[in-house]
Amino acid sequence: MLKTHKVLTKNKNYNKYGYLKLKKQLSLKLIKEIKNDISSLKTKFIYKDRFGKIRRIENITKKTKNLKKLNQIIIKKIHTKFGKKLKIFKDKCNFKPPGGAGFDAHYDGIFYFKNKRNIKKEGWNEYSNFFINALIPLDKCNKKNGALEIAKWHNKEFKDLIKNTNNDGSPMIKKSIEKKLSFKRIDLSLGDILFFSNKCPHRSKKNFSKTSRMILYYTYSKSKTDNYKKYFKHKMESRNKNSKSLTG
Ligand SMILES: O=C(O)CCC(=O)C(=O)O
Repeated sequence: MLKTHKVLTKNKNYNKYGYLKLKKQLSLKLIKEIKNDISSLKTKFIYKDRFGKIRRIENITKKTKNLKKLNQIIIKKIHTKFGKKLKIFKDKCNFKPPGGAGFDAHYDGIFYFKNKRNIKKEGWNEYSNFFINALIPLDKCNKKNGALEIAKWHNKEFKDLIKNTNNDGSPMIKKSIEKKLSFKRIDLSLGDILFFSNKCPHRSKKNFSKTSRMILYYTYSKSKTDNYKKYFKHKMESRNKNSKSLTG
């Protein structure tokens, strides 16, 4: 477990809110090619909803030339905008098919899990004390298809944040806390990137549109060592099967 402390960036707006939307950052050609790549990716990390629909695939960044390129572009942008040299920590592509449920309010990485030796571990805090998520829309995100809703970050330590969660092996935020928060929906066009801290409460609604909504969600961490392989290995071995809850 790492010693935690509050980390700020060189971006004043990000430091205040814990998130930052940047418009028109990526070429539409790259986005289109990535969307194509995703349809034929192979990974062991596939998650389905209760209707058997694929809702998430993980461990994908290093699988195609375009996804690797995107990773490098984002690493550079994080360095320029936030003054941080971060490494890829984990990744996922979320699918929200028509009628697909949203997500209840949660942080990312704020949960306890048991490793293969049955030892209790502190979620992402085991790997780093600073994370930035980069959300890259592969389809536009809006009110109708359940864009991400986000609240100002709680820039506190793991031991404080865990008290705001249900503490059930997932990072879900207690309803009593969620009620007091003010969420803002962040609509995104292709080419935009939403950067946000894992300490921002966030949630999303069901997809009420007739088309699928796909997003890439890359997470970067401050760390001397490469945690990417380690994270997915530990995830495979973890005895904790609790995940974020879909709203339906
Ligand atoms: O895909 C969404 O609508 C939200 C996803 C999310 O909050 C998450 O995967 O942590």
